[in-house]
Amino acid sequence: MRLSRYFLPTMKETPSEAQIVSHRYMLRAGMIKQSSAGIYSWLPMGFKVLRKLENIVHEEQIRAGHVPMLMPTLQSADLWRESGRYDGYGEEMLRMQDRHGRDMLFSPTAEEMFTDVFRAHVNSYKDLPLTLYQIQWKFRDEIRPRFGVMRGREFFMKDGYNFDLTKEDALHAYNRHLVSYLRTYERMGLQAIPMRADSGPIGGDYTHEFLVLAETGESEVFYDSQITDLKFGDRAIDYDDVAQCQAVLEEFTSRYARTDETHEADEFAKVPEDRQRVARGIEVGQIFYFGTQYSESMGASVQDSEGNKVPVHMGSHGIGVSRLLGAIIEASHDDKGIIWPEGVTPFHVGILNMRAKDEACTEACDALYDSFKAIGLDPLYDDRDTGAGAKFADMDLIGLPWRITVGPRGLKNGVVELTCRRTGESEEMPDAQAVEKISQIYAKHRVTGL
Ligand code: 5CA
Repeated sequence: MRLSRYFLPTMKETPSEAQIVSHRYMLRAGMIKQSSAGIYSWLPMGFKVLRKLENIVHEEQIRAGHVPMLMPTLQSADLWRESGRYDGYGEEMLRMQDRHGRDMLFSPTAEEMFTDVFRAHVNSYKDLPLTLYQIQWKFRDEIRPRFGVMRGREFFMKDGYNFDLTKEDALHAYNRHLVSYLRTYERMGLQAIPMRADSGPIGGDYTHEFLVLAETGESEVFYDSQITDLKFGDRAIDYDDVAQCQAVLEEFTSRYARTDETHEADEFAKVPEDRQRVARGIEVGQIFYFGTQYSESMGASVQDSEGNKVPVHMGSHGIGVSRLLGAIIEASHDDKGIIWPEGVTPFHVGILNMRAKDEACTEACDALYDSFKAIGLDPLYDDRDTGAGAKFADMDLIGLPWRITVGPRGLKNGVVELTCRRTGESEEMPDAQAVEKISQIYAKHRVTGL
C-alpha cells in the first residue's frame, strides 16, 4: 500500500479521553474512531489488524478440529426464555422490539443459539464429538465502557460450543480448547496465562480465564512466577490425543494462578515466597465446561449406542478478538508508539522515501515495493512528499516491526537502511539483501484464515 493512497488519519496530540496507552495509540495511529460510548468505527489499519487476529483464531480453531459458522447478532427473546436466561441476564442485555412487537435482543453470547441449531439437526451419538464456533460481534451494555476496545459495548468475539456424549469427552473438548488458545495467543506474540476463574452468568464448575499481564489490566491476579517461564513453542499437537491434551493442560495449570475472584490466601501461601507474584491482568479469553445445563433446559439430546436419549454435555469457549488489539499494544509499545509483533502487524515492512522528489530514491523505493509484493509480503510505502521528521514519527507511532529507509546518500553507496522497531538498531545493506532478510523473518508468520 502506498501511504498517499491509503487512509491513515494519524494524530500528534494525545486525545484527552484516553486513559491507557493502548487506547491513546489506537486513536493516534488512526485505527479506531469512537462512535458512541463503547462503540467504535474500525478505520482501515485497525480493521486490518482485527482481520489478522480473526484469521489466526480461525486457523488455530480449524487446526483443533472445530467447525466455523455464523449466527445472527439479533436474536429472538423466546430462545433465551427457554434457557431461563432472558430475565436473569440483567441490564447488560440490549433488548428491543421489532415492528410486530416481538421481543428481540442483540446477542451478548450465543449458547442458546448454538444449542438450538444443534437440537434441530443432531440426533445421534454418531455425530459427536462436535464443536461449532463463530467469530461475530456481540453487544453487552456495560455499565462503564472504558479503555477503548478493551471494555467496549460492541465487541468482536470468538465463541465456540462443544457438544459431547459424556462428561469425559466434554472435558477433552475443554482441554483441546485450552491447548488451542495457548497456541493462538503465542502466535499473536502474547503470553496469556490460564488462571482458575469464576463462571459468572455463563455457569459451570470448570472454567479458566486467560490473562495477559499488564499494569492497566482490570483484574488483580496472583500467581507462581514459574508460570511465566512456560512456552508453548513449536510443539506438535495431535488434538485427538486425549492424554497429550491433558498433559499440556496439567503443565500449564498446575501452578498457582488465580484471579481475585477465586484467590485463596492460604493456598497462595504454599507457593515459595520468592515466587509469589501479585499483579494485574487483561482477560483475553475464557473457557467453560457446564455439563447439561443448557441441553436439559432446551432439550438438546442424542441417542446413545443403546438407544437411550441423553442430554449432551456442553461447554463454551470465548476469545475477545477486539480486546486483543488493546492487550497486544499494552504488552508491546514504547514512548514513541506501538511495536507490533510480527504475527499480527498490519503491514510487514515500512518503506520510507527520504526524498520523494529525487528520481533515484523514488525508483529504488518503487523497486523495493514491487519486490515485496512479488514475494507475497505487504509493505507500507510512505511516498508522501513530507518532511523526514513527520515520516519517522508516523512510522514509529504505527509500529511496523521493520522499516527500510531509502535516501540519496545511501543509494550512492548502493545501500538502504534496515531498522528494527523494537531494538531501534539499524543496518545498512543492498536492497536485495534487505528484501531477503525480511522474507526470512516472515516465513513463519503467514496467516491464511478460513
Ligand atoms: N459464552 C462464553 C464463552 S464463548 C462467554 O461469553 N465468555 S466471556 O464472557 O468470558 O467472553 C469471552 C471473552 O470476550 C472475554 O474473555 C473477553 O476477552 C471478551 N469480552 C467480554 N466482554 C467484553 C467487552 N465488554 N469488551 C471487549 N471484550 C470483551
